[in-house]
Amino acid sequence: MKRVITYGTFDLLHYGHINLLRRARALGDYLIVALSTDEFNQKQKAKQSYFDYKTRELMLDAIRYVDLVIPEETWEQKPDDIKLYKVDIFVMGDDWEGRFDYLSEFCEVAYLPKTPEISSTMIRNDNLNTTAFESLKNSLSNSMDKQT
Ligand code: C2G
Repeated sequence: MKRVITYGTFDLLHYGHINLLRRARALGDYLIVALSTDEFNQKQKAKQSYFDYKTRELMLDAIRYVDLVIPEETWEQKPDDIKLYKVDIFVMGDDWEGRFDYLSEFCEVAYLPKTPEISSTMIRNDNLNTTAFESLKNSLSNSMDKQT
């Protein structure tokens, strides 16, 4: 059995994440996702995810390509994870190209092309803009109603 591992926050799950997980799983027979905890996000990645860890874990657990979800709590845990779970391939999107080459001491390292033009940040910003636009529209129409 070929075991694959990947790491990430997977916030506001989108098709870029699914593309990554599908391709990672296709490299082996078993896919482990090390999911960044809320604390790791805040303290080490300067990220505030929209969904908390339990919710992000629930969503990943529902994906057919994912066989196991474990917590990612530190940058340094990767070698131990690879040994503990007998991982054959470490996979990340190519926005991380080269950053984890040191793990080739323990297993194969693969970087897969990121899915273009989609990100959790984009979804969050689009949502904020839409919300802001809606509230502006509402306040404008309210003020116009008052003038009539
Ligand atoms: N990804 C992708 N295409 C996108 C967006 C993301 O292929 N349009 C990939 C990323 O390259 C990453 C995975 O999906 O491999 C998860 O992305 P993030 O949740 O943004 O993960 P990140 O914050 O990069 O955390 O220790 C590693 C870190 O935990 C990685």
